[in-house]
Amino acid sequence: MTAPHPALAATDPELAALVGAEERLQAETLRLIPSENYVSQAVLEASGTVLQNKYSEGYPGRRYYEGQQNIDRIETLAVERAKALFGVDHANVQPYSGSPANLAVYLAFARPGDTVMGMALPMGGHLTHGWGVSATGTWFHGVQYGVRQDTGLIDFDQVRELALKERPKVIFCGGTALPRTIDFAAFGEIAREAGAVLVADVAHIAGLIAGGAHPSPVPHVDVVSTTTHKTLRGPRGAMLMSREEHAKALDKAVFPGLQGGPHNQTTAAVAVALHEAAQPSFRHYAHAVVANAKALAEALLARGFDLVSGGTDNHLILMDLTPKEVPGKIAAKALDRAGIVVNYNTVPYDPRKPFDPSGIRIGTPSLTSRGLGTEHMAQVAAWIDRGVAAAGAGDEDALLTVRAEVAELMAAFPAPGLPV
Ligand code: DSN
Repeated sequence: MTAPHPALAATDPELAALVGAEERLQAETLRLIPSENYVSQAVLEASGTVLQNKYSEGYPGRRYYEGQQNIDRIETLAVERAKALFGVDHANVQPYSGSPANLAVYLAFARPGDTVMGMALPMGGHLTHGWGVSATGTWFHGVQYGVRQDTGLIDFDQVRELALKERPKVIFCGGTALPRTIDFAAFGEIAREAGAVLVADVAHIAGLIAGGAHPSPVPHVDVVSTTTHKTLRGPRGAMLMSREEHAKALDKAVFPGLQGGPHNQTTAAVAVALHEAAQPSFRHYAHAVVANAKALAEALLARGFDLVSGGTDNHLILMDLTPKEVPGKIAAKALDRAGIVVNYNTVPYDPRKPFDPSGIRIGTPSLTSRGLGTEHMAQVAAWIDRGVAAAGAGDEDALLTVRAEVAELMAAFPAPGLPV
């Protein structure tokens, strides 16, 4: 293969070789981590521009550095595109990633020691939703809700009871391992009753919302927080969106409250991704992600797998491997050797520890970006089944056989930036 990054290869061959190895890995494997994707060539190009070279503390028209003639227009484009795509009054496109975006929300609406509420991490929430080891659970009093053990669905009785008893300043809904549609209206009612600011963290499902494949939180919540690199298929970054009344508080919290200069190359790539997400082809993509996940869930159920909540409404499937008698971590590592990249994950009420849990989490955003369709999902389920069985049996040859089959299929489905 010729070096695709000639300057990098000439200056730093060691680093260039590692990038090349990652490109081959991404090309040859079946990437099922639900928070990952493949960005377009246009997003890749925007991320690698001279916009890297510019400092722009402040906001368009109100900067602390001169020379912003182009940067102001780029950030304004990103902001206007976010507002149009999600139907919001205000968008801040500067957060470096999801965790700083969420931290900015706390900074805007709470003070250290205040009570905040979110879904517990082992139930499918996120570290920054008030979980103990996160700054959000140590600087604030984090109150946590979960899902019902019998259904795997959010326990709205518990959410309401806790919200009214604890009166949190901020309530987060959304998470990282929720396979079902989030009822933003139900959260909205509870937050209003409790007098809390409601934040929808839609990092996982932002692309589905943009593409009309998941209901929007916008009519029901005060703030929408999202990363830009998951189903939205942009660069690694984040955005905060809100009604006009919260615009000032959020902007002030992001800068100067929490961050310095925005990453302008990322802002540009976010603008490109938002433009792409506004096209009819992206609506098709979002619906195809969900159709693939549903087909994959059906195929896994047919093979006797236990899925939390019994299936999926979105891009994500949470598998409890307890009945297969293979721990999640052992399965995930074996599947990795088989060319199927997943992550081990706790399942609700997991009797095992987070670093060695019972489940694996998979999703369809990446394989859908490469063009795989519902007709391929029986094959994907069969490979997962063979991989998990081989993990249990310690059969390394079986894993290598799956790896070769996976690589053969993936070769027919190229992705931007990857060697063919
Ligand atoms: N790390 C993200 C995920 O994988 O869901 C959440 O921050």
